[in-house]
Amino acid sequence: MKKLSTLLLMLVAAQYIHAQQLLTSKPDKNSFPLVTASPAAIYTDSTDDWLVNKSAQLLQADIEKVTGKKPALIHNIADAPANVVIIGSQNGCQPLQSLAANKRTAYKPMEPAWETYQIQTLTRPFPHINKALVISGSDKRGVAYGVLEISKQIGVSPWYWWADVPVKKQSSLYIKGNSFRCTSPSVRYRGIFINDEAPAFSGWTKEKFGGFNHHMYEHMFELLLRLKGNYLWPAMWGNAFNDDDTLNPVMAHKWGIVMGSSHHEPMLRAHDEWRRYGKGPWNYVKNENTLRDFWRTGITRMRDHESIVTIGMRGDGDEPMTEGTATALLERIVKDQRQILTEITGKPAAATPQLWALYKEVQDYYDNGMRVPDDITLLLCDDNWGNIRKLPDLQEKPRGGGYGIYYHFDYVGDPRNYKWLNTNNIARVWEQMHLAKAYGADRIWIVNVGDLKPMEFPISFFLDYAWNTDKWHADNLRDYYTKWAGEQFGATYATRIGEVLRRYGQYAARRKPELLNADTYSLTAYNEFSRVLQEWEILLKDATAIGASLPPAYKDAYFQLVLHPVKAFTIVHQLYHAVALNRSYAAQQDTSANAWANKARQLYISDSLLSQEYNQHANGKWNHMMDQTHIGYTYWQQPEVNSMPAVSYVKAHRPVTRTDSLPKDTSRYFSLPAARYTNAVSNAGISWKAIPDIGSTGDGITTFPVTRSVSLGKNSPHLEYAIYSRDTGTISITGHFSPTLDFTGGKGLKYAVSVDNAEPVILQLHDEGNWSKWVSENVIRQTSTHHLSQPGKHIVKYWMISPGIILQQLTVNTGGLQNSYLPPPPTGSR
Ligand code: REL
Repeated sequence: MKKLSTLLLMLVAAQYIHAQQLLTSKPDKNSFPLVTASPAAIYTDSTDDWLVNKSAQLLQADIEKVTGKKPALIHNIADAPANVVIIGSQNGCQPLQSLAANKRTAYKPMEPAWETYQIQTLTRPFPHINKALVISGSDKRGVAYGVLEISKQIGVSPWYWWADVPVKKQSSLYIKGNSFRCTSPSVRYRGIFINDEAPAFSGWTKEKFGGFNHHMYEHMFELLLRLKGNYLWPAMWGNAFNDDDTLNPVMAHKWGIVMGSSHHEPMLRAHDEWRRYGKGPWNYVKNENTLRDFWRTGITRMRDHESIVTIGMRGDGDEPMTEGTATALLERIVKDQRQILTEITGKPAAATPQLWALYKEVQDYYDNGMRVPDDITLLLCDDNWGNIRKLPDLQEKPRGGGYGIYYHFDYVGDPRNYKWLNTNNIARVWEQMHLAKAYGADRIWIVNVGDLKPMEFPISFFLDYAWNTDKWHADNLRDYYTKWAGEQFGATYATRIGEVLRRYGQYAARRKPELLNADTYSLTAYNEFSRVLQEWEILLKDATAIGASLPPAYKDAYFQLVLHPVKAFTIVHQLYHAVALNRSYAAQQDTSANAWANKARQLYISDSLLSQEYNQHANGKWNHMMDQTHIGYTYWQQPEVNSMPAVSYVKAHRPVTRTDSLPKDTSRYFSLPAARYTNAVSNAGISWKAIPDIGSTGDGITTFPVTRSVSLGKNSPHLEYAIYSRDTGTISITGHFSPTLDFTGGKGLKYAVSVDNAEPVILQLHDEGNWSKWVSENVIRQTSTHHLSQPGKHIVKYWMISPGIILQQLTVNTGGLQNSYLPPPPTGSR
């Protein structure tokens, strides 16, 4: 029965995805010939919005890239040949208005709506036109999204420029005859934050564009639209979007990109502008007039450019306000900022979208009662490590401005920077953003993406999911890897490359490379270090083999998107493994230490050669993008330069008594992957579901709906795991969980564990003071003790109480469990 329903779900999902396929290879009388022997012409009303015309130019260029045939771009409908693509916004395109007025055509006019579009094939819409493909939008971005959806489907990846993804060549293109309508996105503002951009992005853009100017930003605006995003927090490490190049905001506006500034840069003024022009202290008590003038400039400069204004105030830069800053003062600051908005725009403050970011200590002000007017979006935040700190209270009345989320794929700060490679497992991103959506935080989703590269894959996922939160769920998440790989590398390689990306995502999330060292994994317990290394080496072997079989045109894209990160991670694991063995042998005065020291040195060099290879490949197009240091951290901040981990040499060979550290598998423990339960009890409308790949070594399991908690009772939802133990007496059971925070703001997340019919032990997921450990290890472990009165079969029970808890593994220690970083291999599979 379970299998049947899974099959049905898969079919429904496939049809849903399939339903959006616009292209057909089997043209019929209804389909639209976009390109046959010659391409259809493209029409826009030249008075329509700049972005509409730009989108048409992009489509024209994309069709030429795909087919080698360049469509004519015309602006007089009377000049249209038999087949024409009409691109227009409902209000800006004269022929669309004529069609809307003509009851005899099948054209369905677009109603006013946020970013919707329609792609429709019409026969004889005008007497001289045989067929028209109408791409119409309810607004300018709607049009762009419709056009760029076609670009994507004909084979131009959103990443064609930013990751050198080759265009898939075709000689003819037909669009299906049916009409396709895309409704408003699930999240209104969907964007990225370029941050922590030195040394990589800064070095690159300086060399290639001469700085953070509109020449570079136009590429980013285009990328955002192709990914169906609409919102940007620009780079701010010594950079100031509006001040560095006055064409930056002008072009953002034309491209339809909604601009903001980061959480601690109020009133659309970059932090660096205060360094450049600010006078006196960044302190509202001492310097309010100067600050208000400074902010006035931000709002004056905003003009009619679509923006979201950050309000509130933090300390100078990314710092808290001085201790004891009163809520009343902060509320006055917000009031004054809104007064400036009213004065300068001549409209009520509420007419300009604003956000107040509850970042770090600012959330405490909120929790202690500070409030801002209802039209302001409350931007809830993660803990900088991908764990959302707070979600709206479902019992509270909805806010006019709604709620949003500020999330991180990259971070500079405690307990350690992570900014070198992509370490974001999309299973976890899905799980956290699904929570956000379920609790109503869907007005703004913005993610800190560091240097943008090499975050291509999770950026795509974040924006795709924000576009349509109904499309991706625990049952089809694995399809995302294949779909994305297919879009970049073609259908032939989609499954194999998708599988590499999936395994990479899981392995990379185990620990940030900046936090790895020779002691992370155990050399002895369960042969852990060798096993982890072997997984990476097998992945590298697979990735290399696929790379070797790809057509040469894919080489650069494959290197950036797939091979480099796998190789880079593998090398650092090999390096620390060699260092660990060196130290272990050296401690025993064994000269084998020397070979490992030499090997470690070679690997250290391989690491830097690989960064160099990245910087030089694609004819040096991405030079500096791999300049980030990553070996030799001693505290949270990055080292200036990489440094070789210490190794030592053993001089003369002295006979040693080897305490050889062979793995001892003494058993007397059980390692139980969460999703491999023997029985699941669902109840009270709550069901259990596995989230694929979210765990450090496998799937995780949680309850749905994610908004429901239960009081523990005899029949409440639980999972059962059967074990057979030779041991009796006191045992301990450890749950391994994803580091979800108590986003409810309540008394902590709870679950319970019991054995057989004993009373369940209720546990809190969190204990004070361990946050750094959870995020560094990307896991929370909690242990309870239980009693086995007799040997034999026992049932371990895991009881749900709070929602949102992701159980990855249970380990049961009956006397033989050893210390290791990851849970031991599953019992039964050793
Ligand atoms: O990751 C964050 O949100 C912050 O640390 C940054 O936004 C912060 O502004 C930092 O880059 C510099 O000030």
